[in-house]
Amino acid sequence: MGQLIAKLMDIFGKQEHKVIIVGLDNAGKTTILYQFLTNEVVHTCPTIGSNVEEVVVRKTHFLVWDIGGQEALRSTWSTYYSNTEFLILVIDSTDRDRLLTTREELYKMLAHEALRDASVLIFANKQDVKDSMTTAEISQFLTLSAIKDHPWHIQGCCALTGEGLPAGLQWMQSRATAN
Ligand SMILES: Nc1nc2c(ncn2[C@@H]2O[C@H](COP(=O)(O)OP(=O)(O)OP(=O)(O)O)[C@@H](O)[C@H]2O)c(=O)[nH]1
Ligand SMILES: [Mg+2]
Repeated sequence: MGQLIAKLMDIFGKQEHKVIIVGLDNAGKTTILYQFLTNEVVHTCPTIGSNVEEVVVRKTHFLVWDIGGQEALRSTWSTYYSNTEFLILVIDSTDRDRLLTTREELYKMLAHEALRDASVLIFANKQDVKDSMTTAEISQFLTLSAIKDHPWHIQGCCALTGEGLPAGLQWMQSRATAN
């Protein structure tokens, strides 16, 4: 019965897919969330705790949790994992010094039981900044091609203009409706 209701809700586009946005502080997570919603840049402060908003893409509803990325907050990320269908990892593509930390956080999350069924969208943000790392460089450093147990996709973007964000959302939407 529950499954039938879920299927009907899906058909009518009312099922909400849970998404969490994670990444190191200053990566641009909150800026991305509000670009999704308003197509504008909002003034952000470092997130303490989380923001949650509903984002609708072609009748597919996503409940999106944007979680603070400061070091002291990263241990709280796992409290958001249950029932997550999509993990969005936002990377500041100018932040070469901390890509190793991002890599460690990524593999910790991929190994977490509660995220076993999650698909992973990686936004290589801040592509507007000269000399930022390309998606190819980031993919290689993160050895994304070795990830076989989670569907993943990497997308370059600029949260200030919104460039690249629709393509990432489109990838999520097509996976959500394929399932
Ligand atoms: N140049 C440039 N700056 C960006 C971009 N996206 C975000 N920023 C800036 O990066 C800074 C941090 O953005 P936030 O969205 O607050 O970062 P966050 O990942 O939510 O940070 P925490 O909440 O601390 O985890 C802000 O000054 C943004 O304006 C981008 O694509 N390009
Ligand atoms: Mg934030």
